[in-house]
Amino acid sequence: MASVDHDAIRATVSRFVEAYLARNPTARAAVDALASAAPNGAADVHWDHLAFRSFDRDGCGVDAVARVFLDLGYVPRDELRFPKKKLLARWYAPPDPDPGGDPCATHPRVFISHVLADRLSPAARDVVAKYTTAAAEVPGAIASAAAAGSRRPWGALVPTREDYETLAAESEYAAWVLVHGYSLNHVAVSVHRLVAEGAKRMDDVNALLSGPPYGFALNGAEDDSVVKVSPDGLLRQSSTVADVASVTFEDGGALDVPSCYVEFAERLPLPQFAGDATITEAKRRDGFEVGNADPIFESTNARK
Ligand code: OOG
Ligand code: NI
Repeated sequence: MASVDHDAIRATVSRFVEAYLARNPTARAAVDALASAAPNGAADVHWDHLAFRSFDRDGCGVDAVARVFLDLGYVPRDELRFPKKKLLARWYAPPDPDPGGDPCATHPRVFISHVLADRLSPAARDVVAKYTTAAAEVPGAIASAAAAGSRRPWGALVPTREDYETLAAESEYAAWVLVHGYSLNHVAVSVHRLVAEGAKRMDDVNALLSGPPYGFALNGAEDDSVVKVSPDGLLRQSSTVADVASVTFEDGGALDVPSCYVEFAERLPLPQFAGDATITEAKRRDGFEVGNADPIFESTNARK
């Protein structure tokens, strides 16, 4: 493999993250809150992963987004399936910085999903096809939209409110992709790498963010399921409730729809390394967990 261009990875990651923070005031405010509780400020905030969504048709799916990262040396890892939500996801690990390096401490993991359009109703499937076909007709549209993290790759088509509602009725995920396209869906802050007292464990982070003066709404707060825990107990995740943003449809009408959220991920040391003096990222629980991810997807559900 060609040698890894770390500056190119850093530039790509920061391009996605800057655009996301600029569009999502709550995400930025939550990240700033964690930075101000940390001794070294923003330098203590590390991204555990970046997450994208897509449609699985006409070259618009996981592989299209993944291409951007594969070209930078990222490596495909596990696939995760969500049959009830009709979703499939894959995650990608960053390349090794050098032999014996700590890749996931150097660059964020990438989590990419798509909705399986064929499992939606015929009406919803037709809506997806209308936009993905338009995207496929513009040469290079998918690749460049994915590379730029630009909002929508649907060629000249602007989503209609009717299409949005057809999708939202059966898949809030699909409705999200229709209006937000390839925007970064969320970043996850690495909780165990925040070194501040009072903001270094999952429960501390959630208490800091949901308590005064901040009062951020966390996903699952209504039924006491804020922290999602993997069966081995080693991957703990929480997230904010997505911001709401106004989207303008083809007929000029506008609607407030869920946009993006920010996530917090704590990876505990693997049992065989728990007593080690230095716990690198490579000695911690890696990967993702279907049972955690499933409710995290709902961070962008419309609040009833
Ligand atoms: C992804 C939800 C899952 C994780 O870290 O497991 C997830 C999404 O909302 O697109 O972020
Ligand atoms: Ni995530």
